[in-house]
Amino acid sequence: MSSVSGDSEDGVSRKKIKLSDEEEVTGDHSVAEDLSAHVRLNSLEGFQLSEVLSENSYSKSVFLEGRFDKAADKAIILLEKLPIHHDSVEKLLNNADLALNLKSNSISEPNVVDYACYPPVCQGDIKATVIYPATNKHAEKYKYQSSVVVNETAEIYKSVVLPHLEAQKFSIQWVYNILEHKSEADRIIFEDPDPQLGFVLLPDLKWDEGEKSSIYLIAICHTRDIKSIRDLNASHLPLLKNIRRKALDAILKKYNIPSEKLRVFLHYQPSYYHLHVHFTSINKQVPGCQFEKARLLDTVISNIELLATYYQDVTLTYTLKSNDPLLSILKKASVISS
Ligand code: M7G
Repeated sequence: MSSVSGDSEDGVSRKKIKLSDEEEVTGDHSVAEDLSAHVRLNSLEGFQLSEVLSENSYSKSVFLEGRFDKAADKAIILLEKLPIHHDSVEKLLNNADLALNLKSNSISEPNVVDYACYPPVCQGDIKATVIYPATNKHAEKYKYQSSVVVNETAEIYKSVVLPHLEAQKFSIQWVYNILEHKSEADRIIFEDPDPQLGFVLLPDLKWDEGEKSSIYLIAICHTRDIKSIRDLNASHLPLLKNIRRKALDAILKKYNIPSEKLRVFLHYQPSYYHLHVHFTSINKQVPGCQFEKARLLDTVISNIELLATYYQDVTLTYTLKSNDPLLSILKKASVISS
């Protein structure tokens, strides 16, 4: 995956490039992702759009599928409008043209009027994340799909979900490469090497390390036998508390961001079945922080403290996209009817 973002200091448009690559290794369901194979791009010119996979007016982003010139492989591009940085506000105010954009006259608030604002092009910062080569699995992941709510009881997990999930999901070779320092070693922010309690803390692929306000880190634990929160029990409390304490400490030291400003959570269902914890800014909505998917680390710890086998016993509710293979398995097992 590569990130290219337009920059606009001194009115000069520049490009920052952070690059990586994701490639398919075995069959349709397994994707190895390895940051060591780099594809360098200087422009998006020549990208032939075949489909707008999804768009989100809230995050002001769009996922595009297409090909670079005559390349055989597909590419997926995520374009995101970046937040307006307070340092650039003055420049923007002095340079932007306005056009009256009156859709309707508000009788109740006649002093509120909409304008279209046209800042100079160099101030319209857009971040581009490029997945190239991209597989059908990537296209499926980013394509808009309607969602279905699943209530997963402990029994459904054991009899239906567990037997299938590893075969159906993404390969976690990239995780082992990070843990073994074979990739992204220079990006590690903190590491506790203890095989049971330890973890590696590093920037998530989604964060280009540009804006501190968009911080997105992940802590990947060294132990390889915890697939997801479903496996967590009282014996894992020391691990979870170790991650919470040491990762938050490291973030404070490196970025000067205190724990009260961070959203610390795990996903259920995750895409990758090797336990990891997400750290993002509380001020930024990020994909996957909605409550059908994210479980706060503090709540997870507290639930296990209340009941050692909480996550083995509880019904977990989450959503699945209509093209998720797990959904067809749940339908076949008559867990979901529609
Ligand atoms: P998840 O909860 O399993 O699934 O999180 P999600 O993708 O639905 O959120 C895995 C996290 O790992 C995501 O936030 C990804 O952006 C991140 N990630 C994925 N890969 C392949 C890499 C990688 O190669 N390097 C890093 N640093 N992060 C990755």
